[in-house]
Amino acid sequence: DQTVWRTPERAFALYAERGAATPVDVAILPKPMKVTRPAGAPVDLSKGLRITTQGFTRAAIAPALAGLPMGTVPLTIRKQAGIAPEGYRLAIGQGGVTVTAADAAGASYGLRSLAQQMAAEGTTLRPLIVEDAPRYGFRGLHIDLARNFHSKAEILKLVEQMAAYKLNTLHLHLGDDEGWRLQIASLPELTEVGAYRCADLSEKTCLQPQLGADPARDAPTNGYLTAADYSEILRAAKARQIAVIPSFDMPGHSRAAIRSMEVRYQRLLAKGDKAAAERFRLVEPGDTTRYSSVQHYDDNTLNVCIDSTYRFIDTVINDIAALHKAAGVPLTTYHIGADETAGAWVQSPACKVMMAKTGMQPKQLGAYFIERISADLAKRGIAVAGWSDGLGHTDPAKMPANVQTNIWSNLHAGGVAEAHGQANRGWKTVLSIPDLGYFDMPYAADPNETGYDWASRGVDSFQVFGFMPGNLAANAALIPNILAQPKAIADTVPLQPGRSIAGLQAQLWSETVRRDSQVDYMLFPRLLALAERAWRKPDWEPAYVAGAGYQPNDKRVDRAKLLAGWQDFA
Ligand code: TNX
Repeated sequence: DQTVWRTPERAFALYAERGAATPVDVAILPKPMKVTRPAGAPVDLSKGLRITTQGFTRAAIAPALAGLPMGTVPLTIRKQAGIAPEGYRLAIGQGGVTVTAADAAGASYGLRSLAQQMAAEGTTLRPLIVEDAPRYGFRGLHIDLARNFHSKAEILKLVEQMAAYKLNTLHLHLGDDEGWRLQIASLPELTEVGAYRCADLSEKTCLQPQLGADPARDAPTNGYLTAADYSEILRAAKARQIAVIPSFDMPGHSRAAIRSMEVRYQRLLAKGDKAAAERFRLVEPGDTTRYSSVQHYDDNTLNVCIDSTYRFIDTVINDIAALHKAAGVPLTTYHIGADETAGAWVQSPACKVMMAKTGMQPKQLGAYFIERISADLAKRGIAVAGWSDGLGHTDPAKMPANVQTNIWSNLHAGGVAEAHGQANRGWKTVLSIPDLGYFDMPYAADPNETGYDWASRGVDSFQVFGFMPGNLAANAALIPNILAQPKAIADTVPLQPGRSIAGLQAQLWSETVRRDSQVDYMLFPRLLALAERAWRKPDWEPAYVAGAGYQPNDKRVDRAKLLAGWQDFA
């Protein structure tokens, strides 16, 4: 019965059928790789901990120490080569507590695990040894500040939550059709115009210059991160070993940037400075192409054949790279979006010239844009990231070696082949699949729940928890085809030997998410289930066999193990 997998209520009913829950023994989330309980008397930590570090500075692990009571029981944090990246060993015994790790992330995670265990077990703990390391090196959270803005305070709170659950990458979506959310010193119009939607959210009348606008007073949807806000977020993330990937979706999804730059153009023109006015224009006046984006915009696509577009992007990247540098957090990955580019440009005079010169077809123009920006980024030592549909159209030979792709096709609609195909290109392949990773979808198909439903009518924590990232076709056994009937999944593009998935990312798109309290509601608790899957291999995941497809309810997936795991997790 596929409906069994639909709602938390059904999932908990199954959980209850298995009998009363056993008392929580180890309360560490995500669940560690290996836990042992050596014999011995309980360890009394009620006098608090006295910290000694060997090979780490206290500053490098400071946020992870913040949650621990200080006192007299020895807590030794020691650097030791040979432990896996981000891994750690935590030992609680009569002599006190030791945490060993090869890097600051591992040491911090050991301390986070200690804090969680103390929160559950109290200050008198039975001896415990935890040997732990993540399954995937990329464990991400994406948050969309563009559609509706979310405050710096909310982002800082999420950064702390990410650290607690061992997530290590924050993808900040800062530019889209409905808003531009990061102050760019060289181009002030981007936030002066682009950070303000109209209070009624009507698309056609908003994004006008907002003289004297005040984000604190205006609709919660408005506002932007100042350069200082952004630096503060970068530093808070770095202190918690979290990488930040900024994203400004281009060449589609760019209405806020286009409108902002048109205001700049008109202003400079009014001053009589035509040359300056032309410098950062993103559209070509003579382009009469009619198009409509997936979200029904007909004015949201940068022209990819004019120099001023590239000058604009270059300026934005320069400013952002400078912000990163000043904060002591180098810009290592920049996300260009590249998804859902509507069939623009065919009537652009500049594109006609370019196509005549190069022999390019109209449908190759989007790929040309991505390849060109990727090469520009590579020259600066910055890796490019983008969404899988746009990147999938590029010529791999024209892309740098270092590419991050976010796979966002549904698993029942080509997602498996897309993930394997792009991983086979040698790209860093992150699963952002909507079926399980789009947290702007509701928890359940219930009219009281808000959110979009194009990817799923409901994704609850249990479904996320059951996900098998190492054997994508096997998910047919557990996940109903949410928009139709349960369906099999074939493995038409097998993952080649030596290729792998880099990790998982949760997405919170914010068209339907306005207040910060809604952000919290949509993310928690299911973000914990995603963190669990990014950290630990599911016990019920069958080994990947190239070419093997799966049916709904496939018996090769061990449901008893899934339910036992869920009982423990829940
Ligand atoms: C698709 S995922 C989009 C976003 C929307 C989201 C809403 C992706 C690359 N594009 O622009 O916000 O769906 O669920």
